[in-house]
Amino acid sequence: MTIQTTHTAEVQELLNKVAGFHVEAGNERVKKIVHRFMSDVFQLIEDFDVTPEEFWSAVYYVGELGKNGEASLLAPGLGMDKYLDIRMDAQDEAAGLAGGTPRTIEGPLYVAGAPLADGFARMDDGTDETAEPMLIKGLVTDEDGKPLANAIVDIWHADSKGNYSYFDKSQSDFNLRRRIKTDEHGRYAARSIIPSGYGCPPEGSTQALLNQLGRHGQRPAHIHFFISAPGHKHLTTQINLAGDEFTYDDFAFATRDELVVEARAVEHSADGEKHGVSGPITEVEFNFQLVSTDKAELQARHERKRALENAAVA
Ligand code: MBD
Ligand code: FE
Repeated sequence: MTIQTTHTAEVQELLNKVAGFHVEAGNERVKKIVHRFMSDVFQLIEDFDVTPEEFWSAVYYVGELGKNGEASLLAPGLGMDKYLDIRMDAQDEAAGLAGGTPRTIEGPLYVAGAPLADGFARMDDGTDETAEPMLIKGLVTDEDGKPLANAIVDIWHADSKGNYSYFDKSQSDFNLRRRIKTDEHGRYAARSIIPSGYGCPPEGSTQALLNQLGRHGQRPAHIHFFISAPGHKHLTTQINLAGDEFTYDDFAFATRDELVVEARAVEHSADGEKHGVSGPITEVEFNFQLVSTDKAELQARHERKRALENAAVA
C-alpha cells in the first residue's frame, strides 16, 4: 500500500514554514535550498515508504558521523568531492580555462602551514623504520612548457601505514608535509618515504555505510599537491602510484589516468646519493602544467575549513 501525502496542502504548508518562507528574517538562498532539500527528503520517505525505525537510525547515524569527525570522509566516499571536480572541470571548459594538469580532490587531511623550503625538502622525519625511501621530483611549467620559478608546491602524503601526521598524533608535527618553492628552472624535488594507501577507520561511520553498499573504503597509495604561481590557476591534485591494488578502485574516486605514475625502484641513483640515500631508492617523477589566468579568485585554493589554516605561522 502506497500512502501519498506530500502533495497535500498540509504538507506543502509545513514545508513552507520549515523553510521560513513566512518570515522576513534569514537568508533567502538558505531558505530556498532547505525548502528543496526537505521537500526531496519528504518525497524520498514517501516513495521508499521509509519506516520510523529506518528514519531514526538515519538521524542517529548523522549524529555519530559528526561525533566521529567523519563527515568530510563520507563526502568523498559518496562521490561528492568528485562531483564538485566534474563541475569545476565543466566551468573551466566553458570559461576557456581547461587544460594543464588535471585537478583531483583535496580530501580531508590537509594541514596548512607546512615548512617552506627552496627547491628541495626532506619530508620524512627518519623515524619510520619500515619505510622505503622515495625521491620525488619534477617541473612546474605553464601550458607552453615554460618553467615557472618560485611556484609553491605544497605536498602531503601518508606514512607507510597509510596515516597522516597531525591526524595521527604518533607522528611528529608536519611529518610528510612540506611546501617547496621551485628553483630558477621551475624544478622541485623531495626526499621522502613511499606512502601506503589509506583505509577508512574500520569501525567508523563511513565504513559502516560503505558496508551497507557492499563497498570497501580503501584508497591507493597517493601523494597530494597544491600548486600555485602568480598569474596561474591554482591546482589541487594528487598522483597515484601505479601498481597498487586500488589504483583504479579508489573509494574516493580521485584516480585520473593522467595522474597515475610509475614508481621506479632503482638500486642506486645520483639524486638519491645527493640527498643522503646511497642504496636502493624509488624514484617518482611528475611535471605539473598550470593554466594562465588573470582572475585572482582562481589563483587561490577555494576556502574550506582546514587544519591550522588560520593559525599564526612562524
Ligand atoms: C585520504 O588520504 C584522502 O586523500 C581522501 C580523499 C579521503 C580519505 C583519506
Ligand atoms: Fe590522502
